[in-house]
Amino acid sequence: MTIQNKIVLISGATSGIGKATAELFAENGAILILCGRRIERLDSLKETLSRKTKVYTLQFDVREKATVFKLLQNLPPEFAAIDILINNAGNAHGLDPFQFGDIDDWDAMIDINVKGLLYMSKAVLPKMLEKQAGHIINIGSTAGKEVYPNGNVYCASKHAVDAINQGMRLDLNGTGIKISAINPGMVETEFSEVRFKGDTERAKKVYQNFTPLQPEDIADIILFAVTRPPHVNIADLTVMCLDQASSTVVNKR
Ligand code: NDP
Ligand code: 8X3
Repeated sequence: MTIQNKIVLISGATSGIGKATAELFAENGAILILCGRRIERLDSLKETLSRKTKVYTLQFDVREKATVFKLLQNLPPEFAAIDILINNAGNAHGLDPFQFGDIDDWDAMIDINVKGLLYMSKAVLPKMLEKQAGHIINIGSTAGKEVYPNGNVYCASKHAVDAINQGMRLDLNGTGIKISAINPGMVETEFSEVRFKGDTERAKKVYQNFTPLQPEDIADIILFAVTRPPHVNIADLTVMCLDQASSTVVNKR
């Protein structure tokens, strides 16, 4: 299967995995709807990728339920029939022992990683159900497979993504809609900068002395997942760099 002329919505397209996926999908002829909060990044992506394909950008926060539904239910007709939704927007806030965790950080992770993903999926599904076709890729994490020290609520949010992915696959079975989870280990993006609230030195250290995954590695895997033959669904795929064996075991040199 090819993604040529498929309409693909990517949440969190302004950096990291989402941006790399937008770039790779543009190369492969997909029509893109790119979302995020940083308008200047959306504008710059639109300018660059419009040289290759049709691009529509939407600036919004996935936490804003009414906005998510309003925008996604009122897309321009040429972008309305979404074929592929990549639920990628998400982040970690803080890395503190549970007893010292910041409640605002907890709210942000649950609201973005879990509730945002639910809103996006619910808003996009009606048209997929009408067509009896479509593909939702949920970006989970190794943090959704195991809990690591101080990861508490971030890990809980990604375990929720894992459960939602399974639940969606069960309930949508028979509708023609594919549901897949891609669960990366450590990927060098802005993820740790966000987690450590702009402390770039601390963020950089997370990826030092080993060879982490790059966002392009995950984009490749997402492309693989959405180009399988119609009868094949990648249900759940976990990927780590060679140096990583689990959330806590990384071969640092
Ligand atoms: P980045 O921080 O580089 O990218 C996160 C993206 O999500 C940005 O485009 C950001 O855009 C968007 N985003 C964040 N919050 C919101 C929000 N409230 N509303 C709308 N968009 C939002 O990180 P990654 O690329 O690494 O992360 C992408 C996904 O991959 C996340 O779900 C993350 O949990 C997951 N992941 C990451 C791993 C890693 O090691 N990096 C490993 C496993 C999973 P903007 O700020 O413009 O809104
Ligand atoms: C991100 C992976 O291990 O850095 O989901 O939390 S980790």
